[in-house]
Amino acid sequence: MQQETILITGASGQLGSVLSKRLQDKFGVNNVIATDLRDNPSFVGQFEILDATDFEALTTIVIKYNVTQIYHMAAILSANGEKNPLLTWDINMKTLFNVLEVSRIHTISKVFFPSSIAVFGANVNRDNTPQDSNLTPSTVYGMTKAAGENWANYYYEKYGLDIRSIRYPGVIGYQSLPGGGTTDYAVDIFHKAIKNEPFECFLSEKTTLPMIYMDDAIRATIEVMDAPSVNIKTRTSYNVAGVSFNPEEITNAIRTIYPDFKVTYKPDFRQGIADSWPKSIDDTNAKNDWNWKPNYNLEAMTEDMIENLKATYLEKI
Ligand code: VAH
Repeated sequence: MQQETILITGASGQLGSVLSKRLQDKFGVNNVIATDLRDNPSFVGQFEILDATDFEALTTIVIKYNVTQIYHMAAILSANGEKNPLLTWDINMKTLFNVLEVSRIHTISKVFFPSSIAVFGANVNRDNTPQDSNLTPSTVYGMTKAAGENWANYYYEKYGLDIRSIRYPGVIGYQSLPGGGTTDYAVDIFHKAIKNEPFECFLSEKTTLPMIYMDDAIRATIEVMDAPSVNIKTRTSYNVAGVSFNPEEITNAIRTIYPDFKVTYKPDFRQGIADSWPKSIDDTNAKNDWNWKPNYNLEAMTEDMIENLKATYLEKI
């Protein structure tokens, strides 16, 4: 059986940094090539600086390491994307086109493309949003993910590229800091609670959004990629649900451990983005096609986050 060699773009990002370590555990440290725009001296393993908008640079790494799978995690997220819409479109689409073309030309065996619940707009049923809802995203980030899903399906249908995708909810984890997302409040709030500092939330207290704990998000990624190709009946992207909650609910969960934790609400431009997204997700297709099931509810996530963040902060002392 051929040795799998895995290339990850955006390997220093919130998801990419955790996924890199999980893929090293699965395939071996020497068989995972982590890449990102800037060097990452603290990374343990094989790391290459890569601007994924550079087709030749990507090709060079794929050939140099005889890459067999690509996880394309690099992207500008929703909130940051709205600050420079045309640049966001250019970068998110150009990097995807490069990954698709390099994968087609060099017969990469499997590709992972992360989509997002940001592909949905305000005109769908926001409760238990169905897999096949029409996609009218309100952000450029969401537009790039909706377009990307269709390009993924096109490369599967036209070239037989085995590309798979899931629509991540807001990802929450202790291992890495998010960057430029609308759901980032749900990570920042834990850091403030641990440091016994008040938290000002940029969303209103009743803003319910679909979220997923990092461990579940990474397991969903591995499981969709491990499933037999014949089981993958959706080649745009799968709805995946973790747990839905709003700032008030996560604050109350944290207060079971930190009763005096202070939270205030000051909605900003990200409130408009959140109001256009689903409140909860119907992930029946993922359950049926590759047995998806989340393990973390709000209480389990809160407990695990606080336990691990406390350990992380203690290490820094
Ligand atoms: C964002 N964390 O906020 C990402 C994610 C569903 C949200 O796509 O942009």
